[in-house]
Amino acid sequence: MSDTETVVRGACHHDCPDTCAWEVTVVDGVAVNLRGDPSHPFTEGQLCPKVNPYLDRVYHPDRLLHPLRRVGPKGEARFEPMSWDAAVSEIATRLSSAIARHGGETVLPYSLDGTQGLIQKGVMADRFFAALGATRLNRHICGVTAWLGASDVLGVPLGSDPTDVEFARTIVLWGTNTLLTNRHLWPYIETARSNGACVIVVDPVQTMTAARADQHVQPRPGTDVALVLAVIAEMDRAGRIDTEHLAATTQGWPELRADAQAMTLAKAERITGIDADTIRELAARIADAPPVALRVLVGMEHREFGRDLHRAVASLAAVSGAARHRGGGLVRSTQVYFDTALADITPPEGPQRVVNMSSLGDALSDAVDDPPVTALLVYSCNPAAITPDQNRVISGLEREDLFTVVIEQFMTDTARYADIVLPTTTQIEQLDLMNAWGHLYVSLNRPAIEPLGECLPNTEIFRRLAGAMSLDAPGLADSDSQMVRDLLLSGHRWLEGITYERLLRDGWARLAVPPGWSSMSSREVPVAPARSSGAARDVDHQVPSHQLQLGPLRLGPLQYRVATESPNGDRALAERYPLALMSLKQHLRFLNSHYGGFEHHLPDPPHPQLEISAADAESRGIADGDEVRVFNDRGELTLHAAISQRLQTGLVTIPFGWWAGAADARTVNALTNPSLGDPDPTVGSAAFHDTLVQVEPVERIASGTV
Ligand SMILES: Nc1nc2c(c(=O)[nH]1)N[C@H]1C(S)=C(S)[C@@H](COP(=O)(O)OP(=O)(O)OC[C@H]3O[C@@H](n4cnc5c(=O)[nH]c(N)nc54)[C@H](O)[C@@H]3O)O[C@H]1N2
Ligand SMILES: Nc1nc2c(c(=O)[nH]1)N[C@H]1C(S)=C(S)[C@@H](COP(=O)(O)OP(=O)(O)OC[C@H]3O[C@@H](n4cnc5c(=O)[nH]c(N)nc54)[C@H](O)[C@@H]3O)O[C@H]1N2
Ligand code: SF4
Ligand SMILES: [Mo]
Repeated sequence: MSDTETVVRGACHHDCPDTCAWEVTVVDGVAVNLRGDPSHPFTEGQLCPKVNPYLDRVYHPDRLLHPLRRVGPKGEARFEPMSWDAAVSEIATRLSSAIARHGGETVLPYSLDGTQGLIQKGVMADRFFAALGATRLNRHICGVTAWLGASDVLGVPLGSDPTDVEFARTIVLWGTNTLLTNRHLWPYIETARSNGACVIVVDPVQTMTAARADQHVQPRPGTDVALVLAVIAEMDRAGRIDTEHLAATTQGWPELRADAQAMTLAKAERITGIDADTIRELAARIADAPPVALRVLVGMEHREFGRDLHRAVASLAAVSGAARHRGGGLVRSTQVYFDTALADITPPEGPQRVVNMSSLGDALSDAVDDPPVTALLVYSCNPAAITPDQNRVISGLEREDLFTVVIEQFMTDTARYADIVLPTTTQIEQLDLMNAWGHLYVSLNRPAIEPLGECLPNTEIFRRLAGAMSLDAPGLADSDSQMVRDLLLSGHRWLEGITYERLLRDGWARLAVPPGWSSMSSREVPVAPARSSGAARDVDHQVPSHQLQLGPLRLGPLQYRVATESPNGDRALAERYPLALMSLKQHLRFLNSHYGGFEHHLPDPPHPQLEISAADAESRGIADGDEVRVFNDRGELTLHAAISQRLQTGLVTIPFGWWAGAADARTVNALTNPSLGDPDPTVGSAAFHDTLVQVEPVERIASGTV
């Protein structure tokens, strides 16, 4: 062992439910090894294929190490270095003059979960933007619609502890690709399986998880509400629902029961494409093989009626009484546990205008003019790659009158459009407190090495900007360790015994939630409404947290609704664009857009492909490997086709996570649907997966035979 070798505990910052605890070995100030913490019960010493080579990302030759000023046209990525002082003072001046002219709401912060660390993701930036009176961003692109669907039924949607699935006898992975997106849960599923549990996947696509399940139920996309109603009706007919208990303890059971009865097996079969026997079997399994864990995560929310899909599974969990048994019940994001336990140290909300991050294309266009957005500050997010309707977003980013600052580690698709790029630290260079959405462990991420080059953490960047603009709101000068300490000072009983000092010593601790506690069976713990950027602080709590709600709500009864942009929706549109496109997380070495521009993370072949069923390919004269044009009214892509056995006819997929790379290049989000399922435009995620396209072979177009 070298004299200067140290091992520093930390945790992964990625937008991933697993929040692995890690150990960084540092020799002479250089990180030489990164491994999963072997003592952490959920991590069990393993990171993942994305993050095993993370030190290559940290020391990558393309890391941004100095502030940059744009010297070419927007999008061309021509920059020259500038000093921090010059960058901070120029940003302060430009923001001040934009605010003097249009008011604070002309400034739009744009961020997501590039890092999930609580202080780097939020706190200081939230204080800064609140002090400016900037437009507020509803970060509804991921997880909030799922949150809303579950909270429609549960009030505050605390699900069961995911690790309790090991006690289940039936595990239904409903619209979640566990092996890819939540891999550290899999060992718990295997434990249950070795004790005789049956694992069922409900997913329109044959994912890698579906391939490993005991049963794959493959509904037509977006039809799960019909499936759930039919399952409830079937359980009811068989006398397997405790109707008296439901009538006494819930609101709306008679209405839900009537809606379920109207969903006959024949009708459900027609809508979902799943035969009546399979629906009957699913109902029998849920009724007769407890504990039943109904596991949902996020992906299914990316539909016009994604909230209904999540509400439907939560209703099924409630109706079946699944949460009465340890290991059963709705198993969803655990974010709400942390929102409840940790102190809220973000500033109170002002009256500012709210923009939904899913609608960035609108926000940067004439559609928003009171005042127009003239200053955009992007951090921990890559909107040019990840938002729907990419062409519209990029038109906004190209606006000469828009002053754009991007705080980044790399020259992403978004950074290319910045006026000023600020270089930022990676997780092993910054302090943070990590919550999780796939388990109940809180962890402390300690910086293992000094920041590379002139990189600074988000917190320090916003502190400097606040100083340069002479903002004097409370907390704007707090240190990082102060903010971490303050987060732990809520006094909530779930933080009992968890102090900064303990986390410095041990790295992580499980929230003091009693083992086996579940929100649906044991509702006595006082919970705060979900808050902060992680959830829907902006949405009314319609359901009292002590009573399950099964019947109609503001958005109506739980009924199957056909998405506008789907094969059975807008007929004229479906005639021109008959194929439904899903753009999924698919590659083992991608994490959203983080690694799409990194050669050694690319799959084989190293470019995105269009997956298409044999029938759809044949009817278009497309052979495996052919170059094809995929298009709709929003945009087009040229890709190679891969004929796939895992898709139903009428469905195509293009994976998400790639970078466009060049100014005139595009990714799958050039095609995707930005519509929201809620009449309130500030609420909900985009309907990425309710996108219609047409596909044509390029050769046929070129030779003029079409
Ligand atoms: N078509 C399609 N589009 C989708 C989805 C889909 O399934 N299909 N999924 C949607 C979902 S669920 C999500 S969550 C979003 C993800 O969207 P994003 O959150 O934008 O994606 P990421 O790639 O995770 O992170 C963005 C950037 O954060 C930067 N970053 C990382 N750490 C730090 C840090 O400490 N400080 C700063 N300043 N920057 C940092 C990274 O370099 C990266 O470029 O995409 C959405 N878009
Ligand atoms: N390797 C890897 N892991 C990740 C990520 C990543 O990019 N790469 N991203 C992280 C992020 S930001 C998130 S939000 C999570 C997402 O985690 P998940 O929610 O598990 O993943 P998704 O792939 O978004 O969606 C899961 C499944 O939903 C299915 N689905 C879509 N529409 C429907 C429907 O109508 N009905 C049903 N039953 N299923 C449907 C899709 O086919 C897909 O297989 O993963 C996280 N983990
Ligand atoms: S991306 Fe997820 S699975 Fe991979 S190391 Fe990070 S938290 Fe763990
Ligand atoms: Mo996400």
